[in-house]
Amino acid sequence: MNTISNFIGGEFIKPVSGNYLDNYEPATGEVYSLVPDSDERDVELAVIAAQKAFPIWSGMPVEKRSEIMLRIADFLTLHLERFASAETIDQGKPLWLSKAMDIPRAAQNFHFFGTEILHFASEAHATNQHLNYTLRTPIGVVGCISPWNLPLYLFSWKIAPALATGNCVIAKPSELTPMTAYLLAELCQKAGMPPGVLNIIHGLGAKVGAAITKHTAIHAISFTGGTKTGADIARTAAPMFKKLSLELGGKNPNIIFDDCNLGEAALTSARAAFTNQGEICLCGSRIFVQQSIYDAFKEQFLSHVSRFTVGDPLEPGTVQGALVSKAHWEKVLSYIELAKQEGGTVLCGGNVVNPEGRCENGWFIEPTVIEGLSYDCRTNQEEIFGPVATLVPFETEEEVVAMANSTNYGLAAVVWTENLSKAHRVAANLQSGIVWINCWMVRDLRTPFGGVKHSGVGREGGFEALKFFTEPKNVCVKL
Ligand code: TXE
Repeated sequence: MNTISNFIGGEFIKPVSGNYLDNYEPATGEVYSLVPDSDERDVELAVIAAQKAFPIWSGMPVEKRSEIMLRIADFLTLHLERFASAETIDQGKPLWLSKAMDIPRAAQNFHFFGTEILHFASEAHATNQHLNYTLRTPIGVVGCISPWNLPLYLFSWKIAPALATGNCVIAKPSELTPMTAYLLAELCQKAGMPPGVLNIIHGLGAKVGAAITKHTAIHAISFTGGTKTGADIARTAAPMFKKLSLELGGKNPNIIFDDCNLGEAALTSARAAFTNQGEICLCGSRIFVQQSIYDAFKEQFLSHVSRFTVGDPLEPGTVQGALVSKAHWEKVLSYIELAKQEGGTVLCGGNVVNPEGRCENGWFIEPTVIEGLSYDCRTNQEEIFGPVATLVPFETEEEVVAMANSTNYGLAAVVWTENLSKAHRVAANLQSGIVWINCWMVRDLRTPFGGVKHSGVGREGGFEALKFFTEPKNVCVKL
C-alpha cells in the first residue's frame, strides 16, 4: 500500500499524529493508499520551514525562480504518463483526459507563471513635482487550498503564481485526491527548489484547512472548493484581514438561441455538461433552449450523450469515469431523485452503472438528462457537480437572461447564437465572471478567472494572480 507523506522543509515526513486516512480508488471503491491525517502541529512545522525559506526565495533573482519553475514544467511533461495514471486512479476520471487535460495544464501553469513573472512590471505616476512608483513585494507565507475535481491542475494553478511572486507556500490538496500533489513534491526537489519554499500538508479540511486559515503567520488564502467551505474560510480569515481569493461553485447556464449553429451547439453542450463526470465548476448544467429549436436540439444533444460510455477510466474507450467518492456519488443520486419528485422527466441515464470486472463496485452514474422542470426548482438552482443536466425551453431573450441569472451562482455562462449584437448584449447582461460565446472552456491563462455572487471573490489567472500574491507599496518622491 502506497503511504503518502507530508512535504515540509524539503523533506518527506510523517504526520505528527502518526495517523492516516484511507484513500480510495473511485473506480473500484477500494482503499489503495494512505493519506496523512495531519493537524495544526504539522501546519506549524510547515510555517516555521516557510518562514525560514522566505528570505532565500524572495531574495532570489526572478530569473532564477523562473528557471526552477520552468524545470518543474519540463519534468511534468516528461513524466506525463506516470502523473496521468496517478491522477486517474486517485480521482476516477478517464486516463485520456488526465493525459490530454489535467497534467499538460499543470505543466502549463508552471510554465505560464514562471514566464509571466518576467514580464510583471509595476506602475509609475508622475507629475511636475512628484514621482510615484509602486513596489510589489511578496506577501510572505501564503496558504493554498485546492479541491478534488481537477487535482493537480487546480493545485498548480494556485501554487505557481504564489511561488513565482516569491512567496513561500503552505498547500493543502484535497484529502480525496492527494496523490499527484505528493508526487509533485519530488519534482520540485529535483528542480532545485530550496527546502521550505513549498510545503504540502495532507489531511482533512476541518483540521489542516482550518489550521491554515486561522494561522496568524499565513497572510493570504487562495481557495477553490464548495461555497459553504468558502464561507467558513471567509468567516475566520476576514476578521484577521487576510487577503482572500475564493473560487467557489457554479450552476452555469448554457443558452441555445434558435439562430445558432445547431450541430456545434449540441455537440459542445454535451461535452460542457459531462466532461470529467460533470465535476468541473465550469460545466454547463442548465441548458436553456429556444422553443422553436427545442426538439431538434434535444434529439442531437441526446444522440451525443447516448454515446458517452461509462466505465473503467483506464480503458481508452471510456468517456465518463467514476465519481470521486461514495458520499459525492450518493449526493448526485439524491439530486436525480429530487428532480423526479420535482416533476422532471429523465430523458436518458438516471441510473447507477456497475461495470463488469474490477470496477463493479466503483462509483459510476450514467450521464443523465432531465426535462420538464421549472427554472427555479431546487434541481435547477443548487450545484449538483455531477453528470446531470437539465433542458429548459424559453421564448425570449429577456426571459432567458432572467432565468440564467436566477441562481445564487455566477461563475460561467455559454451563449450560442450567430447574431453578433445579441451575443454581446446577452454577455453584458449575464451575471457571470466568464461568458463563452459559441465555445466552452477555452482557457487563455492571461484572462481573469472567477465568479460573482456565491461563486466567489477575486480573480485568478494572468496578472490578477500575480497582483493577488503581492502587496503594492506606493513610494512618492518630491522632485
Ligand atoms: O468540497 P470542499 P466538498 C462543490 C461541489 C461539491 C461541493 C462540496 O458542489 O459537491 O462543493 O464539495 C478543504 N477549512 N465543489 O465538500 O469541502 C478540503 O479539504 C479549510 C466545487 O468535497 O469545499 C479540500 O481541500 N479548508 C468546486 C477543499 O477544501 C477546508 C470543487 C475543497 O473541499 C475546510 C469542489 C475548512 N473548514 C467542490 N473544509 C469548484 N469550485 O471547482 C474543507 N476544506
